[in-house]
This record gives sequence, structure tokens and C-alpha cells, in this order.
Amino acid sequence: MTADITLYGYTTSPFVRKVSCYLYYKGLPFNFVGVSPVEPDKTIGFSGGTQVPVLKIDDEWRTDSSPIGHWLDALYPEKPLLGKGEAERDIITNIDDWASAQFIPGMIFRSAVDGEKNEAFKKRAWRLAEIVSSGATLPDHIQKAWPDVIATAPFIQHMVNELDRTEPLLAMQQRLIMELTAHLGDGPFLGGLSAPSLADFAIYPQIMFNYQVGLINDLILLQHPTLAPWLERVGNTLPRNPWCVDESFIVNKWPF
Ligand SMILES: N[C@@H](CCC(=O)N[C@@H](CS)C(=O)NCC(=O)O)C(=O)O
Repeated sequence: MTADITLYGYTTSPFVRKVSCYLYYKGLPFNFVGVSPVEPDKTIGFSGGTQVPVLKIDDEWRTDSSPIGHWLDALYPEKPLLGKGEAERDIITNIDDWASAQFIPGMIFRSAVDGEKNEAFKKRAWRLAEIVSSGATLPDHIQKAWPDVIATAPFIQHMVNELDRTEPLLAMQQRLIMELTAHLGDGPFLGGLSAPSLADFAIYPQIMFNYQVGLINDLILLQHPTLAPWLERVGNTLPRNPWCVDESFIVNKWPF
């Protein structure tokens, strides 16, 4: 009998997108349940917490995207997320730790806290609210307040405060792209590995989701000599829309 797999989250969360990519990569059918960030207890009350993603398989559930990857590999060893053997696992874990502590906070969250709160920022925030609301309806006044909600969310503040905020935002983002290039090495996948892993799925969604749903319309990495081919390679192991959003949200089509 096939297991009943449910992913709980909001797809604007980088960690939720990471887990949806795991499931698609492994070819595991699953249901997506949209969680309201303002009323998480309605859907994930059973977990005793407010954090997404939560992955439920039959009667068991786990939180935290990296341990979820280990759990999936233990249950479904084909197409491992943690590579083949200890040496590969160490490489993947090292890049995944960097993604959680540096790339995701620096590329995704810091601009909500330290970036200019101009019209472009507000438009992006409202677009994010619209996407969240398509999974779990947000009242209009909360959607309107989304630029402030994301700028002041405690978990975002906490993650950003762990960064060295004396480094200017733009310089940090340029450094992170250089570090990503170094992690790719000679490829074809991150860590120089021959198959995609949890490390690729920690990063790829953070770049491609923003582009595909129109949060950014000019993806400069498409001009990058090694990262653009890597994006294409990782994307080719997944469906074109692995984001648990309706096709109507995809405004920039697959660029390759
Ligand atoms: N280490 C966790 C981080 C997950 C996380 O920070 N989730 C955020 C959304 S991006 C969240 O649920 N924040 C609300 C909260 O913690 O109450 C993972 O890798 O899954």
C-alpha cells in the first residue's frame, strides 16, 4: 500500500519549497495543505508548534527541512538526497548548513529587514501575500499589511540577526553568489557531485521560484556561465512547477 504523504506549509517559505522539491525529485505523490502564517494552529496544531514545513507520512510527522530529508532517505532510499556514502553526505551537509545560515537569510530574508521599503518592495510583499493566501486565505487587512508583517516577523528578524549585518546587503549577496559558484565547482551538481542532492534543493528553489512567480522578472543568473547551466540541470530533474502553487501564478515561463 502506498503511504499517505502530506506537506504542510506556505510556499513562500524557502524551507517548504525545499521539501516539495525533495518529494518531486523522489517521485513521491503528496498532498499539499496550505498553512496560514497567522493561524498556523488551524492546520499544524497537531505538531505542537508554528513552524513549517511539517511533513506527515501516514501517522508520523517531522519538522525541519534537513532532518525531513534524512527521514525520506531512510524510508525511500532510491534517489538519495544525502548522496552515496559518508564523504558525499559530509559535502552535502556542509553546503546545506551554509544554505540555511547564509544563503537563505542573506538572499531572501535580509532585504525584508534591511532593504529599502520602496514601492517595488511593497509590490513584492503583496505578491507574496497573494501566494500565501491562495493556500490559506488571509484577510484583506492582513494582506495589505504584508510589507510590515514580513519586515517584523520574529523568525525573519532572528535569522537576519545571525548574519554579519555590517556587510552591506548588496556586497553580501554578491559574495553569496560567488560562494555558490565555488560550491558548484566543476559540477554537474553542488559539491561537484554527479546527482542532485539536498544541497541543490536547498538553493535552486530560492532562485527559480522568485523568477517563475514574478517576484523578480530579470534573472541575471541566466547570464552566468556556470550557474545558468546548473539551474537548467537541476530544473530538469523536477516538474516545471514544483512550487505547490496554481499554474496561474507562473508568470515567467521556464527560461531554458
Ligand atoms: N530550520 C527550519 C527553518 C524553518 C523556518 O524557519 N520556517 C519558517 C518559515 S520560512 C516558519 O515556519 N516561521 C514561523 C515560525 O517559526 O513560527 C527548516 O529548515 O525547516
